[in-house]
Amino acid sequence: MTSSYSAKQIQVLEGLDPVRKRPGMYIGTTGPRGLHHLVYEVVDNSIDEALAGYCTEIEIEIKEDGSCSVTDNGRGIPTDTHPTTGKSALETVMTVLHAGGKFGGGGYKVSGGLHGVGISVVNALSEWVEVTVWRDQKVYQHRYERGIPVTELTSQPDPDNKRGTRVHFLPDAQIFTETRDFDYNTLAGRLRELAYLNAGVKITFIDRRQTPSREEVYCYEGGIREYVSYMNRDKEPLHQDIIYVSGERNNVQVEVALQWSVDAYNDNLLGFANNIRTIDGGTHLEGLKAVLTRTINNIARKRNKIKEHESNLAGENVREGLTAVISVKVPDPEFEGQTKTKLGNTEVRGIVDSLVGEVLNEYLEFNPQVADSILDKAIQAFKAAEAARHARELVRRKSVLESSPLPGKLADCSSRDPSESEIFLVEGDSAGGSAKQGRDRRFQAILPLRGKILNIEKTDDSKIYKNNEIQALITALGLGIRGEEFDSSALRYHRIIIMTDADVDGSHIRTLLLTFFYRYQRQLVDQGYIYIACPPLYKIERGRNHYYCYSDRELQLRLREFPDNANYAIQRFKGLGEMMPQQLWETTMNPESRTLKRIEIEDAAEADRIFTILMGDRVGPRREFIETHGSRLNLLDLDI
Ligand code: 0RA
Repeated sequence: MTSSYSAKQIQVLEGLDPVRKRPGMYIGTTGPRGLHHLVYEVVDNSIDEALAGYCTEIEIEIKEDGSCSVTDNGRGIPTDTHPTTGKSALETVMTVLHAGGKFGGGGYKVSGGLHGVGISVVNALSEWVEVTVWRDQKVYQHRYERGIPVTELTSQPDPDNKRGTRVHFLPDAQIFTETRDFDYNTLAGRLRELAYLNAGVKITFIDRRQTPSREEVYCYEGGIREYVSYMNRDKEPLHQDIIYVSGERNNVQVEVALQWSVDAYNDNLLGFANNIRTIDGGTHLEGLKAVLTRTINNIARKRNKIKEHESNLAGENVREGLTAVISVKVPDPEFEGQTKTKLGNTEVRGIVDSLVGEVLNEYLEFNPQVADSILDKAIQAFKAAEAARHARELVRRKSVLESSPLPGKLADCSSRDPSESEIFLVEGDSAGGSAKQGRDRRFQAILPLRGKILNIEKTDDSKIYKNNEIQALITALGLGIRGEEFDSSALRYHRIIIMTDADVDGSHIRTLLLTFFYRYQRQLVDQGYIYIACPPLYKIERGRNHYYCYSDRELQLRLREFPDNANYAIQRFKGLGEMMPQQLWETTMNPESRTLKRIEIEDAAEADRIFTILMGDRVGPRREFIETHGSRLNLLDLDI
């Protein structure tokens, strides 16, 4: 008698009372998160059935009354009598804490951890639950209220001989005092995610609370591969196929899908353990990152993209532009951290590393063009990071020593007051020579730029910082680092004047410089620091008089004023270098007589679009743009 009494005691301890007393211990909160947790718990049981290979379809239905029903076509919860409880297996699963997983018979329940508290918790926290099981040519039904069976387990013949389980429940208002309303988007998001994570499982979601009712079907034969291509839908892929790894070692299943994009600079790595999103990462992501870095570096050396004496690419270089999903299934997951969203199982790190290493290596060996494009992208990222670090150090050093290493070819002005100082950016050494001689050195500085400066639209930070002309510009002007906040107090001149020849080359260089300023530190343009000098195209000499003309039209007008028999000579300036220093001063540099065009960009977004089209790689849109907006381009004085 005593022994059966104590057995009853144990039964009580394992019962559902503690769940109702302290629901937070089992589902985290009794707010909206906990409420949705109930659905996930039931769905996870069906997903486990799918993972075991017995279930292909799951239907989740929110009914008009706010209850939720989850139906699957799995084996159905067993209904025979359970040896230790003396109750049906179904009732045991529904009323004994943590009993659900113990019925798997050898297999493991993968949906442990955050969820996986057992379907009995849903039962405990529901006003009622009705379970329907189809198996053995019968339909079984059992109803519970607040965790307690209120009917016998009934059975009826099932002529259809179906298989499956339905768990239909209404969350208990006594527990969920804040809200009992399921959120469509929250559920839809998680169900879609589950469909991506469990390739081929068809998940139907129906919401009958709205009329007409809303229904969506999620089913992805490609699984996480489709997830990656969905995330990359608006990006340009660096390689067409999504690299895919799937394997199992020591009962740990690993699945990884990878794709790099051309135009992305961040990485986007999503980790899952037992279908649970591991927001705080963990050993699976550590393993993935380690193997990516090692494999890419090995291949880079093998393909001689990194020389022996050069240092390795860093992990973040390798991951630049990468979208990846890693999903692992672990028999006994350990979830760590405040929010229990970090996978802790140490064995997973090495398993991911070795499984992914083998496949990735082989894939890249067989697809050398993919390997090369990934390597090139990583190397670019590496150089950009190096250059950015260099530039930062330069700026830091400068501020420490309080002396800026100004470029040697800068002819600086004597004034140290930026508000009265101006700098002429001049194309070529010969024009630079004229400008140096013609200027007023008290407030005018000259920086000659050689050849074509880099088109920064088409390049990355590393090239920008390495380019001599651009380095000279950055230091001469006192610009900070690209993308960092613009500090106008560091600016050494408040008028930055682009002075180029009035020909095609000159206008190209002007465009490149404008693009540089716009892309490097847009505020320079926005705040009106950038100007364009307007050198004359012609000089007319007539007797002791001379006239400068700044356009063909001006030339025609002037000539029309002359009498028919007038004697005059026209000089056409092919470049600034042809002008005498005094001429250049008079016509183009003297604030009393010159014309300057200030670059003003009213609509930054539109300007950005224009710059992208004009300076980018895509010839099609550029041609089209010039064809339709050709005349408007004068606005920015960009003629290409
Ligand atoms: C225990 C044992 C077996 C299946 C299940 C539980 C099971 C539970 C749920 C919950 C929702 N859907 C489910 N489907 C199955 C295995 C039974 C057997 O061996 O036939």
